[in-house]
Amino acid sequence: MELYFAPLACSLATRIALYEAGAEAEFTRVDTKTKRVADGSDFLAVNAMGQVPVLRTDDGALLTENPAVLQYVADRYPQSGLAPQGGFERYGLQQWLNFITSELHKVVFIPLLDAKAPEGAKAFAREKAGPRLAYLNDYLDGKDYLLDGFTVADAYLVTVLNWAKPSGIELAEFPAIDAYVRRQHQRPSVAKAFAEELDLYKAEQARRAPPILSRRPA
Ligand SMILES: N[C@@H](CCC(=O)N[C@@H](CS)C(=O)NCC(=O)O)C(=O)O
Repeated sequence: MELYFAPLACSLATRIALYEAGAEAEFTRVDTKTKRVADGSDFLAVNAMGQVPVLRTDDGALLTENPAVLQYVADRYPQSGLAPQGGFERYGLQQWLNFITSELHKVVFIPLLDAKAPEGAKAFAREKAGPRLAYLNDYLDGKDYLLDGFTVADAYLVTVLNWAKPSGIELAEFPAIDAYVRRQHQRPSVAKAFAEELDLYKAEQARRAPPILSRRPA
């Protein structure tokens, strides 16, 4: 399998899932701003939406959209327990994947993180954040995971909650969420994936920052 990813983007969830499953995978870096793959090729030829994650399966098929990609990895490695294999529990997993993707990822975090989003969009996202995080906080109170054990929904949730601080959201106001994030970060797959992508992200930021000597004096 091959995962097209960008450091600390939502594709981190799939990296966590692949580590959890002990899967053999190749990680191919994408610059989502320039739409170039690390080897210089055109990422739009891989995904016309220009977004990560994209998963190339061992058969060469391409899959996009976090909830689908994550469930594919879980089902490809059923022994990992990353998804209930059927029954009502599977709908519970899908309920959370959809909540994370539509209510948190897209409604709250994308407008707050995107430098191009106008202030009106950011204000709207801030207004939506409170009730959604309060709902999640109530749900997580007294629970270690979204379902009975760690699933791909937890991999996705911890990934988007990592964006809270740069979005100006103070998770300390939501103690059950705050405790949940801290616990997830102690999990080896989460800690390894996050540390690796944080290093890549910092290196990318350093490359983008203009060299000090070329800055004009004020
Ligand atoms: N609906 C897609 C959204 C994926 C998404 O928003 N990816 C972001 C990174 S977190 C991205 O690639 N953004 C670049 C862009 O939208 O141009 C999914 O759930 O997979």
